[in-house]
Amino acid sequence: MDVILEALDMKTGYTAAGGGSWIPCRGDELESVSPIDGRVIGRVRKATRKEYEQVVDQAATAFHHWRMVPAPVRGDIVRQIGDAMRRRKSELGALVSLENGKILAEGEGEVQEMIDMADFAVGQSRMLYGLSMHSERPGHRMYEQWHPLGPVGVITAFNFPVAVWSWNAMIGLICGDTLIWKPSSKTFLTALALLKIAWQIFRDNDLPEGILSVVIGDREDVGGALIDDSRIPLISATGSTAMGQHVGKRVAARLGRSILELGGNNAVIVTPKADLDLAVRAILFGAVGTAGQRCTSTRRVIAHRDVFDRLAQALIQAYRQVPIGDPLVDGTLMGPLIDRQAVDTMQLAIQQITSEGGTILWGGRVLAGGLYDTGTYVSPCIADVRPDMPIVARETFAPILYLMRYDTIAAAIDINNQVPQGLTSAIFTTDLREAEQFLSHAGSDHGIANVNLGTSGAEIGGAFGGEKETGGGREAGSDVWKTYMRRQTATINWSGQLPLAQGIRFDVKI
Ligand code: UN1
Repeated sequence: MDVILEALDMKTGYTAAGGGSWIPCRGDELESVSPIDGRVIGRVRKATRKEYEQVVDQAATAFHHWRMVPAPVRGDIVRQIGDAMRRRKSELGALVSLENGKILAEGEGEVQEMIDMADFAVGQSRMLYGLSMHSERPGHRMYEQWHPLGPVGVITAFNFPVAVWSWNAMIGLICGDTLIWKPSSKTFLTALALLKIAWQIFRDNDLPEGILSVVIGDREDVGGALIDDSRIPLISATGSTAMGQHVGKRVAARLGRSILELGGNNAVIVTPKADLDLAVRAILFGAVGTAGQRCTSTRRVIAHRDVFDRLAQALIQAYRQVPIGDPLVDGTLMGPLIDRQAVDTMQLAIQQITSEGGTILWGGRVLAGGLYDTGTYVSPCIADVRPDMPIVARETFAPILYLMRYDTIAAAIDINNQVPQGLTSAIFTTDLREAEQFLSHAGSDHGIANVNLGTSGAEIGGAFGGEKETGGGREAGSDVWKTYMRRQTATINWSGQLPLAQGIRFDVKI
């Protein structure tokens, strides 16, 4: 632990807020506790409203400078940030594991996701294209241009303390926005380490403070202030559906813009034409990877009645072999859940599965003895359920996998779609018709739909997000940058006449 913190220069000296240097904060103390062994790995005093105001003032002032820096030059700054992160990949990946409990390969994978985002954003910085239109009026030119939007508020969850911020930060930066980050109070140390590295790049380039800021504090003092703040035109928030409903309403009340990336209840359909070996491996990574704590985690398997037993047996066999333990140790595939509360939530869900008539096929126990005595380690659970059970419609942020049977492909798609969430979905089949039906207008209603690959581990190049209770937002690749900018339609009259659109005549003798 000390080695990781020393390598990142994160043993002391930071506070809960800043935009280039640390602002002393006066709130209550907050500890970052490693779920691996319960040790405290960092401590800050939370920001109060006063420090929040300082951060936002700085971000608003910095915006006036940053928006005038040409986009490709902003891209070059992002390139430098990406390179700095690349150099610190292993230390940052280890810090993610230490603070969040995901295995090292996934901690480093998340840092890679940020590096990929930086690379993507550098290219995008030269491609902030607007359309040009043919005016209906003679001697007129019409086009649209994209302007920087303003300071953007970014609220992230504990489970992806690096990647989700980077989706917003790297794109927001090339768009000319400044960003104010409220990270999860469970993984704030990672956030502070990232900003420390990025701030050095701004200093090296003689750029003002406030382009990338962080503020950690209470839900209302800081979170509430952020979502109500009319100086912040866009809030991007990741977390539970309940959180998103709260944030979405408050931002909408001031007619702000929001990107919401909320709960998922992701399903894999396995048809009789599936390559079962592929399906098992994808479901294992999707359901057990990150200890089931991804918004993209596989929560439901909808298997054809003819393959159900074979698939269930193969999954149980695979689950038996998952090494559970210290995520920093080579070979571990599943670390702890984030805290005991998450374990309690999982246990309650398991009780509910049985009381609603489901059967636990494997796991679901709280582990004990040695490292396990933190109470944060569990065995991943497989349950045989019916799709109409209320628990199946809910997202439990833990490694519980629901197995269900279907008879026709149309019924399987209905089961996939009948949950209130709509993030990621997949089908395993080698049958073209089944695959295309799943991808058709009448197919999966989720934001992401995959064929012969799992629900989690999306690439950054696509637009990431989902429908229904998942919130409708999109982040990362594709043309998502447009949400971070202000579109302006400009018409220029070079004719010397004043023809009106729609042929309207409105003449007086002057
Ligand atoms: C999340 O869980 O909030 O697709 C994000 C994935 C990752 C991101 C997950 N690239 O699983």
